[in-house]
Amino acid sequence: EGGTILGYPRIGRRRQLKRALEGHWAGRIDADTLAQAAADIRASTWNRLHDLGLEAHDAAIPSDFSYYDQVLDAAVLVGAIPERFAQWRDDAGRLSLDGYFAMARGVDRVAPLEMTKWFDTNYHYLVPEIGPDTEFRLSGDQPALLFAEGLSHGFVTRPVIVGPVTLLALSKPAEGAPEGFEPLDRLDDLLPVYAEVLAGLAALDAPWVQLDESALVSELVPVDRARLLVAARHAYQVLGELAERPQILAQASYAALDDALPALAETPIEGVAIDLVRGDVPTADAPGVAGLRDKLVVAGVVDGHNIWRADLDAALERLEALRPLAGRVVPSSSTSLFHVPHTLDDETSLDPELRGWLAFADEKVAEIVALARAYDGDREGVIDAFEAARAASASRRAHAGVHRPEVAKRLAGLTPADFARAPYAERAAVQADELHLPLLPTTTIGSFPQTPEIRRTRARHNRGEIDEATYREEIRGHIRDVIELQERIGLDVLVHGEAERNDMVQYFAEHLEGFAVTENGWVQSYGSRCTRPSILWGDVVRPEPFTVEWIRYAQSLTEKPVKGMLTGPVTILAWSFVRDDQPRRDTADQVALALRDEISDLEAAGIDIVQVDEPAIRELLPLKRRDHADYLDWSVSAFRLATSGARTRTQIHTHLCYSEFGQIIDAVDGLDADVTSVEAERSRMDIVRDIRAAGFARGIGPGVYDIHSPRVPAEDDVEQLLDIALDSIPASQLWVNPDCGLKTRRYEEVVPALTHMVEAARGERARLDA
Ligand code: THG
Ligand code: ZN
Repeated sequence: EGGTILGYPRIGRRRQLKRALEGHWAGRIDADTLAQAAADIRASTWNRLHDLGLEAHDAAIPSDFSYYDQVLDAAVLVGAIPERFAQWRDDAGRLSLDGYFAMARGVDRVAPLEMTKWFDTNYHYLVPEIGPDTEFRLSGDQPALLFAEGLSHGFVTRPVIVGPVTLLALSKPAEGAPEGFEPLDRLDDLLPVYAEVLAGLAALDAPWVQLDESALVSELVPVDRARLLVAARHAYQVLGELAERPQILAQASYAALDDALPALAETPIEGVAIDLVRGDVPTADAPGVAGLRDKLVVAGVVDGHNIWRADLDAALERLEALRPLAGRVVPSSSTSLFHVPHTLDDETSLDPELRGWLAFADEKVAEIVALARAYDGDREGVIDAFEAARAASASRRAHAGVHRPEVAKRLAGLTPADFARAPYAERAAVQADELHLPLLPTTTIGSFPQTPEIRRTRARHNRGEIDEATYREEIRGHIRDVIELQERIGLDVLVHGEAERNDMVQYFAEHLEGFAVTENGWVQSYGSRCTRPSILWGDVVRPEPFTVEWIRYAQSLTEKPVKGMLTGPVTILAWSFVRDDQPRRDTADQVALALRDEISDLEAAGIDIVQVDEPAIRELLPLKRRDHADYLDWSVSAFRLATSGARTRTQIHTHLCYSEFGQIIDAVDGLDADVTSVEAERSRMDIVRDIRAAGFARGIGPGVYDIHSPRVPAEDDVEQLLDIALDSIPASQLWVNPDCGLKTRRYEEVVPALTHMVEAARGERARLDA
C-alpha cells in the first residue's frame, strides 16, 4: 500500500501559472495558451509525484488543479453563480472563462465575490453567495476533464472537490436573502448536483473521489455546530447510498474532527482523511471510531502546513496506533501541500545545515512514501530515510543558533511590568501635549504606491548592480517624494512610504537573526498572488537597528510627526514558517523583544509615534474554542511586550486589516495601543457600532477609503462615512485614514483620494469647532 497526498501546489515551480494568468488578464495570451500552460503544470506534477514514489494506478495521485480557487471552482461546478454574472453563461448554464475570472476579480461595474481567509492559513478563498433562489445545476465538468486528462498521461488520479457541506458552510447568504436564511438550508437541493458529478466520474471508472470537508473541524464557521454535524451525516448518508459513484474519501484538515467523526464514520462512504498533526489518533472508544473498522483511513501524519522535516519514528508510531482501529491505513499529508513551496531543489543559497532540517512538498512526498513502506513491513528498505530524519532532528537540537542562552536569559527575566504601560488617560494627556494634533487627525496606514522606479531600485540593489551608497541615496529620494507629497496634501501624521520593503514580513526576516528567506519558496496567497514565507528557525536576535535610518531621515524633512512602522510579532509568526520545537508563545516573545529594542532606538532618534501592525491577529485564531483563551493570551502578551517599553509620550498605533473586528474586540482592547486603524469602508462603517458597544475608549481610525478598489472617493463620500462614525464614536477618539496600505494602488488614484480625505476631515473639524 503506497502513500498519498491531499493536494499539491498548483502555481508551478517557476510560478508558470501566475505568469500565464496575468498574461491572459493583460490580453497578452489567449485562453488556449493559458489552458496549455495549466495542462503542462498538471502533467509535470503527476509525473513528478509518480517519480517520487506515488502509485500511478490506484488513485494515490490527486487531480486537484484550479485556475484561481478551489471554492470558486466548486461553486461554479454546481451553478452557484450570482445573477450579476449571468451574462457570461451559455444556454446550458455554463460559465465562460471570462465569467469565471469576473467572479474572481470583478470587471468594471460587476463586483467580484468577497475573499476571505481559508481556515487558519494565509490562503484566501472566494466566498460563494447562496440564496433561497440559487438554482443549483451541473454547470461544469472540471473534475471529469482532469481525471480524463490524467488517464491520457497514464495516471489513474483522484479528483478533489470541495464537499457540499463545506461549500455551504463557507458561503454567505446572497443579497436579499430573508433574515435567518442560511446557505446550509439548501443542502438537499445541492446534493443531487453532487450526485451527478459523482455519476460522471463513475462513468469514467474513477475509483475514488476526495471531498474536502474541512469545515467540520472548525468551530469558527458561522453555522450552529449541532446543525453542521446533522448536515454532514445526512449528506454522506445520501451520497453514500448512491448506486453510481466512485468510492468517497471525505477529507478533514487543519484540526481534529472531534465530535464530527461519527458524522462521517457512521455513513456508507469508504474513506476518511484525518489530520494527525493537529489532532491526535482517536482512542478506541471515542464516538465514531467503530465506524472506521471497515474504512480506509488516510492518515495525515506529515505536516502539510509547515516545512520541517518529519519525525518519521513518531509518525510511524501514530500509524501503528491507528492500525487496529481502521480497515486500512494509508499515510498522507495532513493538509493539501499547497501551503508549502514545491521543492528544496530550487533553493541554492540556504545554509546547508538548515536545509537538512526542511521538507517542502516534494520532500514531504518522499517522507510519506518511506512511511508507507515502513508501515507495510519493509523497515529495512527505508532505514536510510529514518536514519536521516533522526540525524536532522539531532542537528537541529544541537545547533547554536536554535537555543541562544542570552535570549533564554532575557525571556526568563521578564516581569509583569514589562507588559504594561502607564494608564491610557495619563498617556493620552502627555501625548496631546507633545504632538499638538488637530481634532480628527489624518494619516495613512504606512505604505505608499510601489512604483516601477522603486521596484527597480530594490531589484538592482539585490542583483548587486548598484552599490550600497547609491541604493541608500535612491531610497532617500523616494522617501523625499513621499514626504513632500504628504505635506502638500496636508496630512497630519506622515509616513516614510516603505520603499525599502518588499513584503512587510520578509524585510524583518532579512534583518533579524534566527530567520532565513528562500529564493523560490513561493506559496499561493490568492489567485495569482504569492508570498515567500520566511523560515523562523532559531532564537531571534536583532543585530542592529534596521528601520531607524529611514524613519529618522523622513523625520528630518518635516515638522510634522513621522510614524515609525513595524510589523507585530503575531503577524510575523502568521506569515512565516515557524519553528515547531517550542511553544509559539516563546517564539512570539522573542520577536517582541527585538521589536521592543527597535522602538527604543526609534525613540532615541526623535520619533514620537510608532505603529506596530497586526493584520494577522484574527488569522491565527484557533479553530477550536477551547484554544482561544490561550491564543489570545499569548498573542496579546507578545504585542504588549513589544510596545510596553515605549515612553509614556510615545504614541503607539496598530493596524488590523479585516473587518471581523467584533470577534476579537476584547483582544484588540487588550493590545492597549493608543490608536487602532481598521478596515471599514466596504461595510459602510458597520464596525463602529461594535466599537461603541465594546466601550472601546482609545483612538480609533475606521478606514474611510477602500484601497482594494481603484475607485477614488469624493470628498462627499468620505464626509458621509465620517458622519456615520461620529454617530457612534466621540470626535476626540476618531482618526481619519484609509482602510489599509497604499502599496498596491497607483499615484493617480492615491493623490486625489487622500486630498478628498483631508478636505473632508477639515470640513468636519470646522463644523465640530463651530
Ligand atoms: N504579506 C504576507 N502575507 C500576506 C500579505 C502580505 N497575507 C495577507 C495579505 N497580505 C495577502 N495579500 C497579498 C497581496 C499581494 C501579494 C501577495 C499577498 C503579491 N505578491 C507578489 C506576487 O505574487 O506577485 C509577490 C510579492 C513579493 O515579491 O514578495 O502581490 O502583504 N507575507
Ligand atoms: Zn490592512
